[in-house]
Amino acid sequence: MAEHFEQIRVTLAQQGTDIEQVIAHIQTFSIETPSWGYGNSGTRFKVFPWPGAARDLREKLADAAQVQSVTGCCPTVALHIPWDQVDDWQEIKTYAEHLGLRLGAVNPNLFQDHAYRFGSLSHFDKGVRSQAIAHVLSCIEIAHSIDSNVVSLWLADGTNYPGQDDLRHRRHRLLDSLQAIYAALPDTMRLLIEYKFFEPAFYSTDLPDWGTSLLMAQKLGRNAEVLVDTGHHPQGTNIAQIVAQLLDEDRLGGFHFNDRKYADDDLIAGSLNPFELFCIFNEIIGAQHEGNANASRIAYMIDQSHNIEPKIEAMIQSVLHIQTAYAKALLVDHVALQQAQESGDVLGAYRVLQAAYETDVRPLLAEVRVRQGLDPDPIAAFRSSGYAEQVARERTLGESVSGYPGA
Ligand code: RM4
Ligand code: MN
Ligand code: MN
Repeated sequence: MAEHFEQIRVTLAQQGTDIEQVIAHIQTFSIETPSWGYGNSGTRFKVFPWPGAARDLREKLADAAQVQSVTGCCPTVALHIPWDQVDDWQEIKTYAEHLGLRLGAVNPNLFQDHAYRFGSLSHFDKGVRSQAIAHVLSCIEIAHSIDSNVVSLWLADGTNYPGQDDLRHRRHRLLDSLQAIYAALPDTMRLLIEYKFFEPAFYSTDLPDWGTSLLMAQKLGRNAEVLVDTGHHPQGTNIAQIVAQLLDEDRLGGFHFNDRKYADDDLIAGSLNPFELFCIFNEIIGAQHEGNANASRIAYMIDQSHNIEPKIEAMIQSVLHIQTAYAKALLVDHVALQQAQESGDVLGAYRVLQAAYETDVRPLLAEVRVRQGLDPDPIAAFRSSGYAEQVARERTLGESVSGYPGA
């Protein structure tokens, strides 16, 4: 371990980078975990109840605090409303603080009310649109009362058959609804607009891609930005390039990290395509090097739905993968990269990235953890804490049978 760390230090010094700078970046890098990743969830076919899975927001926060205590980089938790609705937000805020956490992005649920059969913010019925707008406004209020500055919007709206609805009219209604929401957004709050190319709608989706979300954000104003969920693109989409474009337009609001093989699979981030994750961070760090301001105010969040895997461990594993990809991207030799790029050295440039990607950053991350007083191996630390066994004994098995919580 020690000599590996020394090797990284020497290589970085040769590139003119002080390893302490890299360590400082890793120390300030944080990832928000989602409350809904701690509760029972599954596929539309079955939810297998997990022994000890969190049943309410307090339990979800307690689990998130475990992730924070072993990784040291997950101090905030995203909420989903109404799944996490409580009567007293101040009480929950205090409880979170007592656990060493803060409440993060508030995600309105615009896909589970019976009224939303034909959509929410784009629905042809003004009454349904008003209901959806009112729900988002109440989420803005919640965010305000818990000192969160992010409301993160994902829309299931779309159509299943050609001709089912007028696509341009849907767009106009959506923009109207978003404008009503944006008008209620405090100056200090950001509205992140997520996109997904299909599902649950199968013919058209009202916010199907980054371009549509970007157009909406630009029409709304400065505090509206795009959220990239890494599981929401057609096969083969170059997400790193989307990230580059959004950074250049100053509208990259944040990420929902997860991995996928086929569709919106919501698997452990970096479990299938860690190189893609690395390429995404390489774009961000490259932009940061050039002074791109957007690169320093990105909300890094996980959005996963754990089906058969232990939920807390799956979250820790995701965090480790994301941290690893980030650390590797910090090692890229930007001077050498630019030289290779500008001399047309195709493989030379690729090899600069590959050299960073192939570096074993475990000793570097271990060093960061040890300096924070943490175990260098967060999964081992969690396993030996006995927490999973304890909650499995204390919490009765959840009764959910299908789909998302609340379905
Ligand atoms: C969607 C999308 C949203 C998430 C829901 C649960 O596919 O990713 O961000 O809130 O799932
Ligand atoms: Mn998402
Ligand atoms: Mn999703």
